[in-house]
Amino acid sequence: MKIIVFGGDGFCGWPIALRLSNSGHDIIVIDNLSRRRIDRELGVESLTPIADITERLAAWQRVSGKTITFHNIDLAQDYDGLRATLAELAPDAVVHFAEQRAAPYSMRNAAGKRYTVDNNINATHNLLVALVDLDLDTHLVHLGTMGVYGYDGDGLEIPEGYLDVAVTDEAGQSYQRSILYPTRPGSVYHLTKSMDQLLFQFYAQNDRLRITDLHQGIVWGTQTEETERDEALVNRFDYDGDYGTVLNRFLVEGVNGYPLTVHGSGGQTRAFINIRDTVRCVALALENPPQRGERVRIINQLAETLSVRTVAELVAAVTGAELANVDNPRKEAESNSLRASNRTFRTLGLNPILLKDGVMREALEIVQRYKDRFDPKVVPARSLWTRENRPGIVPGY
Ligand code: NAD
Ligand code: USQ
Repeated sequence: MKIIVFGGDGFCGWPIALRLSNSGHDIIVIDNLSRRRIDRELGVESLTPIADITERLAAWQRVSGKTITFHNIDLAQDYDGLRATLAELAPDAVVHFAEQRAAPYSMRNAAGKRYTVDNNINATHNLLVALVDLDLDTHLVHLGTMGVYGYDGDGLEIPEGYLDVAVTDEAGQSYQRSILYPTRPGSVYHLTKSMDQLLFQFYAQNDRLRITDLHQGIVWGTQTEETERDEALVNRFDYDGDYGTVLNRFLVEGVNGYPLTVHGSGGQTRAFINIRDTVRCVALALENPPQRGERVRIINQLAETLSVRTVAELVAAVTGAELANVDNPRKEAESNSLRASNRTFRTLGLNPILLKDGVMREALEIVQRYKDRFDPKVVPARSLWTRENRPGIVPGY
């Protein structure tokens, strides 16, 4: 297939572009390199030294003999450039990762909130409009998030996107409906993923676009079979207070003798998936497209659910680090349970990596290798969800 990977310079997009290229697909990466710009804005760097995109692509050609082409296009701002590129390439499928994906960054201040909404909603909508305008029958695979469901956790197993409900009206008449699972986002970033869902629902219904939305949990790990093949192919590893996700942050903190920054009591339960399974799942989604006219196919992309405290204890057990229960900068339930179905991917053959499988050692190895790049100054989470949290401690508030 000819596949465009939007956001293909990022943490999930880069290893997926390599895997799909390695499998023989014709891959085009489109990215505006905004993540590299945001790193500079925040004064942070990936723990792993990521090569620039030109070097990355040259290294891939060297080790694999395969060519990935690159276009620097801003999906949110440059509709004409996006449309012209789609018209020229007429891809069989596109994978859409090109959004601002950090909840803390989206809650930092007014600028972070506005940028996240403008960027994410325009990027998704421009892509949908261009596919319709060009009358392309391209399969769109989007990376959504488990966070759209909220974390109410009263024991109900969260289904894959849709809720089957029975309603009885005042006349006593009963009706069955299958509705989008009501969203309950916990940050402006998660809110944009909830809004994306409505855009997808509309364009699947109105224009019969073929769309798969993958509701992914928190990704951990760094390397995949392809990114390991050359130093210049190394994947990014964020551990700063905005972009670092919890398990990767704990791994870096633990190896560097820094107490594990558990927010509050650590009773928050979340969904997790290793980057190697992210890559497998996206490939499976591409191999199993919906039919034209089918409703949006929503698939939960997670391996397991664990509490933050459990994750911290697992990391502490292998690194000897202490747990620090820091004040929670976010507005979220202190404790919740979470069960979510991952039936579709299991049925398609996924046997996911679990934290207890020992791969954490492999993740620790990479953290150890780049230990000298660790900067403790970027670890504290400085983005507050509400002004009331701790007024005055964050510069600019
Ligand atoms: P990332 O920030 O590493 O990568 C996103 C890429 O998209 C970056 O390279 C960035 O430059 C690019 N981009 C952003 N806006 C763009 C625009 N307007 N035009 C062109 N390119 C643009 O993020 P990631 O961790 O790889 O996440 C990728 C996707 O997966 C996101 O949509 C995210 O919401 C979703 N996701 C990530 C995780 C996780 O734990 N990392 C979990 C669940 C879902
Ligand atoms: N947390 C800590 N200590 C830390 C960092 C985080 O206790 O040092 C806690 C947070 O308070 C939260 C949980 O860990 O309760 C998860 O935080 P996170 O930053 O790892 O994940 P989140 O903000 O939810 O976002 C990440 C990705 C996002 C993706 C989402 C999947 O950045 O792109 O959509 O995971 S999910 O959480 O399933 O919605």
